[in-house]
Amino acid sequence: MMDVVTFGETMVLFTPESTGMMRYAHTYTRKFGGSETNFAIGLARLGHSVGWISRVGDDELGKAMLSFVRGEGVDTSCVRLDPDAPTGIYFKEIRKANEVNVYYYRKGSAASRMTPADLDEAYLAQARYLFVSGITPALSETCREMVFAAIRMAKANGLKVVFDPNLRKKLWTEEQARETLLAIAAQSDIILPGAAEGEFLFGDNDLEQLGQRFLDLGAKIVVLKLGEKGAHYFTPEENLYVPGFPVEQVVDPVGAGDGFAAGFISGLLDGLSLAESVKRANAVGAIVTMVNGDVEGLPDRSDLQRFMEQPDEEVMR
Ligand code: KDG
Repeated sequence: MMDVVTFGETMVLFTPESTGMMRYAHTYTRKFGGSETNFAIGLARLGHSVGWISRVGDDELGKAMLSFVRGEGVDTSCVRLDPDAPTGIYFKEIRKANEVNVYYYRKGSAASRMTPADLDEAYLAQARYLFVSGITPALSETCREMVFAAIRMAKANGLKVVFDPNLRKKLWTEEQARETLLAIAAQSDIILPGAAEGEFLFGDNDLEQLGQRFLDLGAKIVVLKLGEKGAHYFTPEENLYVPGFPVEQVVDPVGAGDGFAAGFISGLLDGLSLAESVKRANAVGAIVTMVNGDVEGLPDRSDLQRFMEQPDEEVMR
């Protein structure tokens, strides 16, 4: 039995040690990042069991990544080493706090060659939730097929499908993105869009309307993320705004949405109410922004508890 299964591409992440334009950077720190493993590591740190399905290159960086993710407590038994394609790479340029650019070197990567055959139905069937990111269908046609195959398997085996649209405009055209992300949303039980993603998908910026538009697609729970302001959740029965936590200084916002998703699903797995789960999600998302790196800031239980209990003026230790 496993709490959650997810699948997608994780990349080697190089971050310049200096801030500012990357063309002037000479030294880089090597880390790892990928929406689904950020989420999976977030859940593992909070004590949940989670598995990740992927492909990495059968190369030194791929092997380093695999041991890193495994070392963080995520089950990697369904990750394949691909001898014919490299592990994807991305660079994260931090120009200044809150101004971050990413540059991908992932075309033709091992993960982009995943197909529905990379899915093991028996492995998926043991989980309660399937987490799908909108990045995966943008990687290739076979990855797109894999997403819909995974959702079919999840539904056939009684898993709840959790979807983060994770719009990445560098990876596909707006038309392709809108069509595919809406098609996935229409098959999801829980949707976790950012407000800007909602606006992109529906051309509407009224929060209540957006929540309703997602519910009309068939979702049971929609949580609209509002950045530092928190989040607003919607179900067919109720909707509620849950304020965020103050953060004195955002160091690196990348990965905050994945942390949010981990916090939210962690709350549901613990049997918390929706409002409490969204509060936990807001807290994990906020904590992630204070640390450089996609996963380095993800809290364990005691970090999370301390952060959520601190009076505002003591939040930043
Ligand atoms: O959500 C954070 C991700 O965007 C980052 O970890 C890299 O997976 C990544 C991507 O495809 O951008």
